[in-house]
Amino acid sequence: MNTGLPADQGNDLTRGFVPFPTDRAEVYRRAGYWTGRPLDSILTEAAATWPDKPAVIDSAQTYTFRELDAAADRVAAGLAALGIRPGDRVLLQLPNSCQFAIALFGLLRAAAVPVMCLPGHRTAELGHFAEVSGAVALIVPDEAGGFDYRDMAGRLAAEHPSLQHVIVDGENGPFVAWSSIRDFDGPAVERAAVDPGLPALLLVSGGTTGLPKLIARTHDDYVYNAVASAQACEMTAEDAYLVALPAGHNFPLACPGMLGSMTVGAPTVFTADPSPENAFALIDKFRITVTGLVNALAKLWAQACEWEPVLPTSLRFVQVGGSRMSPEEARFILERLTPGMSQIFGMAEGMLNFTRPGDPEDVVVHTQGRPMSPHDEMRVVDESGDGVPPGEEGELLVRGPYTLNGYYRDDDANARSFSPDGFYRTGDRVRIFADGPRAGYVEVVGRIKDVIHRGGETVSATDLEDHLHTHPAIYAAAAVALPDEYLGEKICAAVVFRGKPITLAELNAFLDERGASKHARPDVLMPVRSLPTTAVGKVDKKQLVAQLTS
Ligand code: OOB
Repeated sequence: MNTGLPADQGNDLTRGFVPFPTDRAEVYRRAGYWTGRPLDSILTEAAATWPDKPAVIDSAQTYTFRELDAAADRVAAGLAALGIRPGDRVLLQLPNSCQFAIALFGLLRAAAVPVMCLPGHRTAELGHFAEVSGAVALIVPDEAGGFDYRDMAGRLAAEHPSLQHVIVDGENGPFVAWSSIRDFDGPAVERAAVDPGLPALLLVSGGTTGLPKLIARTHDDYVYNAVASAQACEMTAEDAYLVALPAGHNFPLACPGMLGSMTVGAPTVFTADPSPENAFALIDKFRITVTGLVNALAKLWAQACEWEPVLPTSLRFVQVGGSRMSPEEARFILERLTPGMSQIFGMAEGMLNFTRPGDPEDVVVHTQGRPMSPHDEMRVVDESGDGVPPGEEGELLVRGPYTLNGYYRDDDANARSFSPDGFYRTGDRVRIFADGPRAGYVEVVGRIKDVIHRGGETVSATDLEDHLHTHPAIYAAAAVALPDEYLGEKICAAVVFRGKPITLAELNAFLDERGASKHARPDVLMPVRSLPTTAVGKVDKKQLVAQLTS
């Protein structure tokens, strides 16, 4: 492969990278999805088309597209002066802010490969990312959300000698000051040529089991991801996007998120505080029209509409996704927050499904959308890997113009996670509706492994959670397995109540009334104040079980 990079660098970046097979790559190029542009061309083109329009906004500052473009050039020169070379991996862990955007585009422009860490990641995750990616630098804030990132960065650099540079935004102590890179006034560097088939950045996988894996997204596939997402959401220059989730996550980054917004000249507003009070005020101030939320946050915003003085009335399209949402929860959000609620079923690995503006309410409430690309290939299979009849449930396997072909440097995961013909095994249990108004739309029924083995029965945690979410006293619930001497596993329902908790007997009477299956009843009802969440805000069942058993 011609990497366009110096041999040593290119070889290093490509080690453990699984490219698209050439025959499919050719199809995606011919279809016009892949255009051969580097990822940072999204900014270059926006700066040429809308130079004076605001590009990124936070509580402290605003950059126009032209200013952001110039800032990216300065950062690229500053990084080069520091010794960062094309193809080098750099861990990027800045909070939601304009500085995040400047650092991301500066790295891309230097042809370095950002590893998109989330502010909630700690030594365990960052150490793993440093180890696997061989990153040479780490960019962190001094302190954010009550956490001092400098202590962690110091420890990481000591443990991972590959991390030669720690760059700190704010009080930098012994580390390199981010401001010295951002405001660099040395000579500009020539833009390095990049091969659009190579990784532009590394995303991290969203699973709640084990450490996240690294997902190399190529220039070609990620530009397409951003452009086509913005189209699917009918975004125009009149829109404004709010980043309320961690900006380095695929969802607010490119689905359509910041990058998709840029492809149509729409501004992106960042907030590190997604509380309804703060977010609603920002939505009102900047006339935000589009945002993306995980379910728990969407539910909180929907509920807050009851008491907040300023309501988010400018919103026209609110994407909700990241984990299973029952139709009752979807309806609650649609009725309380905005009729423009939309469901998105996506993954850092690629494949995206959206409900579209104008879809009938039935589709928006009962499905998680349909594929973004006409070239997304979906297969639904049973346990033995055979296709199930149309409309039936099974595991979703996917392949397409923006879905990975292998995790970065992880042969073991790749042996498990891909079919011989290159389909990614999502681990998601779905059904694709075969007919009626929902035809072609996907319903995510649960994770194939999210089951509880109680006695001789296999119980779906999602089924039980859906029943629980219909109870008026229940705000949020998660069903997990707890070890049991006699049953092997017993069913525990961890529940956040709206007010006074109900008893297990009352809950069971309610489940009787709903006709829920007899063996899928909680053995234990555990009232909790909140459910633990992952770095992006999904329910973290691993942590929940650890809490319940400690
Ligand atoms: C998004 O990405 P990840 O990588 O954090 O997590 C992907 C996994 C999926 O495999 C699925 O298990 C689950 O999250 N998921 C959903 C869902 N959306 C994601 N499960 C049920 N219903 C949904 N609507 O979570 C992500 C990436 C891009 C856009 C949106 C979400």
